[in-house]
Amino acid sequence: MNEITPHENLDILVVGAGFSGLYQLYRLRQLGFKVKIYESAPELGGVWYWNCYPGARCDTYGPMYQFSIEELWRDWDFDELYPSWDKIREYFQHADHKLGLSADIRFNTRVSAARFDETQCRWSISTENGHSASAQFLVLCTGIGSKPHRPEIPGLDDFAGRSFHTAQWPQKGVDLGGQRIGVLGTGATGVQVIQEAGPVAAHLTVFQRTPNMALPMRQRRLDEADKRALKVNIKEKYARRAHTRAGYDFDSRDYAGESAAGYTPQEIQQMYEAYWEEGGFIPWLGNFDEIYTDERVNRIAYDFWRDKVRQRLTNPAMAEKLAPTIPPHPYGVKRISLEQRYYEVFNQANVTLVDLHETPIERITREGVLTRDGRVHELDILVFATGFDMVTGGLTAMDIQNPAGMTLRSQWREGVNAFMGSMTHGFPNMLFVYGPLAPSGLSNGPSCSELQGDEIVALLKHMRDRGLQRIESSAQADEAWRKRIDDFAAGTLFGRAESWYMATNIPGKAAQMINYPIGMPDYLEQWRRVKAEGYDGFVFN
Ligand code: NA7
Repeated sequence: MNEITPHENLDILVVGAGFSGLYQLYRLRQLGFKVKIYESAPELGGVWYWNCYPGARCDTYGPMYQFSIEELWRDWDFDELYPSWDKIREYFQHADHKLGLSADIRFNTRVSAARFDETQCRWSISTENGHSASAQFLVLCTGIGSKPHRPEIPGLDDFAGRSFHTAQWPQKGVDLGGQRIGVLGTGATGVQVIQEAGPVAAHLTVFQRTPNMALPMRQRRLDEADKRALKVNIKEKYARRAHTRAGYDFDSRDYAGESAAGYTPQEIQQMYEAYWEEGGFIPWLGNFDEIYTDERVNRIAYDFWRDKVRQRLTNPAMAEKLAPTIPPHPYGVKRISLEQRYYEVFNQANVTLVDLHETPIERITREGVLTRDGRVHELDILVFATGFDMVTGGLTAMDIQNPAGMTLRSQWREGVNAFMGSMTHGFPNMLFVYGPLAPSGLSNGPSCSELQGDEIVALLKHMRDRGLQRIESSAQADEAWRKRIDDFAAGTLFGRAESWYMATNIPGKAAQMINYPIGMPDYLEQWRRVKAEGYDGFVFN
């Protein structure tokens, strides 16, 4: 780790050492910029440092969940198709070892505040540990899930047991064996914790608000032949990420395609059976594009999912809670998770499902969780799998102030405006990657980190080559970008679910489609257009 000096002058300060921040460091350093990362954790890896709860793993298969840098993938293999948090950490160590990244990272250094000085045309940055820096550019790479959300439930202080948010899990682990465990939340995280806790707990109580439309992961261990096979045409696969909607090496064109028109119901069922067998995100991202816009097609997909899941559940009442007859929201417009034995857990005698719509939580007591029916669910451990202030939370957590004295937090109080999902008007020389109004949460993280990241690097190089000192997005460009997203989202079913995609997972947060929903190819096409017009929408002065 670097020695802390009281002050340093940089061309670029990057905040966050996850995929997007590390990629910025790697590329910008190659171009000769004086750049450093400030990272709050003691290690690199971003979310994979904090999310070490039992069962934490990635829902993207390994080859696509890494950098496309040949020096890295050439001699790296995961040992399972979907890597676990500890293997992903090892991967980051591998990247560090090869690229020497941590030489330019200050760990245990959480950025608390930043101010832009117009006269100097530089950002002054201060950190919680008393460090400070000056940088011409601030590039924020805080990721989409860096600010945990823990709902206000009265009585938590009275609880005699232990409680943990999944993203603040003790690094040395927590033994769930033989404990009475409660899990609040059934998002991607909840699904993973539940399927781990169920088999070992004395009793597991799952508090569910909305059922997850989880799909079979089809996890498998990889032998040497598998590893070799996964590297066949890997360069082409990485190149393809720019041409598929969600930045993977496949999309719906390889499977169902755009429309269900022209297929008989039997043909659709046959297709769906094959996708189900393949598993992973195929029954979601390989599905007809129409599932996002056409309720009728969406319902066919939902019914197929529901019936498949119900076959795995022995208790009809439980089946109705986990895979309801009537969909709670359209299929695929809220983050779908991958599961390994999630549904079987609910067949176990030691597992209770509490439907929070029927019996909401009244309060937490000394013994556990009191629900409206007067029942106390006695617990030793309460797990908050309640997610994050997604996409914007990591950015607005910092006290970032523009020359007019406006904080980023107040600028975005009524919703986010951000041109190209990379800049917001009034905050000069501040860029963000894998944040709001970019493909981010609707795409594969490493893909967005690289593809959007390349555009940010190109922009910074463009400025240096021309001696340009200051950039900001115009207010009109910000608004037009948001309108483009809002208009597109209005024509889809995304607004029919409460979800972090629509920023409605946090009470009081302004509802809006928070990611770029038109797909990676269109997003990159917008960058090409903007560049061809001399970075139209950005103002240099
Ligand atoms: P998510 O996907 O936001 O899930 C949070 C879960 O917690 C979800 O089931 C919520 O129910 C539930 N929740 C949140 N607040 C409450 C309250 N107050 N009461 C009851 N239940 C609540 O977060 P994850 O950590 O699972 O995943 C986040 C992303 O990280 C994931 O999509 C991946 O991209 C990685 P709801 O569905 O809102 O009814």
